[in-house]
Amino acid sequence: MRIGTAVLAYNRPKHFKKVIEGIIKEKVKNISVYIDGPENSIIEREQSKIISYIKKFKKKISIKLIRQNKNHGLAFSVLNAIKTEFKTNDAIILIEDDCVPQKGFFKYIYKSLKKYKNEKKIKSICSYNNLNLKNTNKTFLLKRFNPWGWATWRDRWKEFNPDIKIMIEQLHSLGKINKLPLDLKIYCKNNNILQGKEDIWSLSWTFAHYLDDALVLYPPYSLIKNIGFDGSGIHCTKTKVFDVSNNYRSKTISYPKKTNVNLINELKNENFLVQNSSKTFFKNKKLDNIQPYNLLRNTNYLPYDQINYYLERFVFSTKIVDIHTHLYPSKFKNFYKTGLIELLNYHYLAAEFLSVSGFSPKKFYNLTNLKRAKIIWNELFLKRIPLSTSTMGILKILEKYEIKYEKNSFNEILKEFNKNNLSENDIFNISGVKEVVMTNNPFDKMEEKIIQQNSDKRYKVSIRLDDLFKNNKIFFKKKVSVDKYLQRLIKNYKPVYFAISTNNFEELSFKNYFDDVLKVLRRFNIPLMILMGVKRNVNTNYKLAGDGLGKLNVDNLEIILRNNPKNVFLVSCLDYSDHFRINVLARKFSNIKIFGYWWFTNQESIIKNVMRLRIEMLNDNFIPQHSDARVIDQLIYKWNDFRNYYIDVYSKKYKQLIETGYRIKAEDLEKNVYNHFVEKPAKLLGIKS
Ligand code: FIX
Ligand code: ZN
Repeated sequence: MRIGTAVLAYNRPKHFKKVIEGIIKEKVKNISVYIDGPENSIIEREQSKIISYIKKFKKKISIKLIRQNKNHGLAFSVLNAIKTEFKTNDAIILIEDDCVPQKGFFKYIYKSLKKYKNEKKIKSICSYNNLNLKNTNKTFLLKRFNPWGWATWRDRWKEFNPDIKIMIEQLHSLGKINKLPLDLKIYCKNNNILQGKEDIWSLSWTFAHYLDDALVLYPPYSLIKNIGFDGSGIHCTKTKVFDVSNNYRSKTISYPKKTNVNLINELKNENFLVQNSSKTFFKNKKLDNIQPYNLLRNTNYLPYDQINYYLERFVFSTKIVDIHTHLYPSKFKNFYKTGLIELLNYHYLAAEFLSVSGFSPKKFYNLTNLKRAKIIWNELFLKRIPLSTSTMGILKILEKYEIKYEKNSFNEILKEFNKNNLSENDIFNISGVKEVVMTNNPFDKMEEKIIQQNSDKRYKVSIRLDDLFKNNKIFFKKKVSVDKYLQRLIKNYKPVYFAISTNNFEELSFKNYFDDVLKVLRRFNIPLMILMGVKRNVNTNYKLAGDGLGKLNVDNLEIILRNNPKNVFLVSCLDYSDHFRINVLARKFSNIKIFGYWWFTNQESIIKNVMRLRIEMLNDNFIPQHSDARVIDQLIYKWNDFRNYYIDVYSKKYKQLIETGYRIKAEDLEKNVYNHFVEKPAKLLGIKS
């Protein structure tokens, strides 16, 4: 394979000198230097210094000089250099005049170009990243390209059309715009960029990777030092954020087994770039026009069209406190659920399957989880178009994990899924969740172990009291008072709340325990969660998937709220139509806090409408969501979906607010989002977040 090395220079002789010195140290024998025509006489003078350096370096390296007479700009220079190099080479390395190669740069690039010569999914080999990974020599793959010292092959470049407008149109037509990282999504809407007025060539090539689902290889530590952020460059600002320590490690680097994106590194890289990428493209004076930069300037009032950007930025970077789940720490193997088989066995999908397939529920529940997952996949994902919330949820997880659905058979998808090997920690990170509240039933001997032995601080205890009202034998037999029993639970397990699920409070009036429970909770200042309106076992054959909708009389809740002003009630309901009534109650009583969208109401259409209603009636006096996740991977789609609904609803409200003349700052939005997703739930539950 013939590999050409092109260095681009323009008006920075000192930087250029360092770059060439870096290349010489790496013992490279031949390079080409491309110089754009000077824009004015000052630049002409700088260019003559560059030429004299080239002459000086002659003995150490053979340099082919290619100069333009006219000034064409950076984009032309890069594209022209690549085109010229590909006339005689199969692959090229491109280095701009502020990217100083570090020890091992060329070895890494040569080796990688050879290794992935026929792996078309990898479009570029890059050498700079900001992650500074410790204790690893393994290269990794990301979706996002970085233009500081990189390489590609002729066959991949040949397919590329650098016209940014066409590129963005294609991303639109394939529904990929919304999937772009936030900063890139914003650049797609920037008029200057769209009209080709910004001289940024690398955006098109970056987009080409997303368009083709292609990947970029990165070394574990940066092999380029970018010395251009000293204010001298045409295109970038003065900053230290891109500085990386030169931590060359002598061990040879290794390659990942799978040609798949490294999800955790991707996440870290995106977080960094959302805040900083604009600094690599635009000079200071121009930055005000480029939306992401304003993020750094909290003193500005936000214009109408920046609301979405900021909301998205804050909502997706805030780590969630999830106040109601059915998740358990991985240490408890029989309870910790993860992976495709568990996901397909989710009772939401089982109900969907049983109600359309005609499959006998009895037979269904006699099958193994694996077999059930398979028939669910065949029925709901292959035979039908998976449009429901739960089926699409599975596809969203697959998409996040880079597993191609493409109507593949269950076995193929499962094989891909199992290669994933994501840890509990990885899933928390990917979904942006930091703490979850478990649902713990102290009357179940198996579950009791979890509450007793859990030391994982991310999982908080909540005590489910349903069995106290249904199956109270222990109290009769052992003559233990509810009061004493609950006090013991509180002392030993420190629950963040107690909870009951009910149809219409029948259980509560039947036993006298309810008052006892409230008394203890009052004393210890612990909230009671009430999940209202569920009719259990509507179809017993469906087992866990057989619960349905009850008929709640919200007046019963009203009485409880009135009679117990010193208790705090976290309330959610199962019937769409009850939402309005409980909103009214939440305006009349300060001891009720409405939260989330329970179970059947956890649908896009209901969430958006009810959230609007809540804002209109309660301002911010509610907790936006809980996931109810049972399989840890579900956190990914459930919270991603909800975050998007939240942005959609709130951006419209904030815009209405601006229309009244109210002025809002980015930091106000940030505070509000934090309050909703972290502060308020944590405070209510006494969680130190
Ligand atoms: O009672 C509950 O907490 C319910 O959320 C569950 O029992 C139900 O099965 C569920 O998973 C709903 O999302
Ligand atoms: Zn639940």
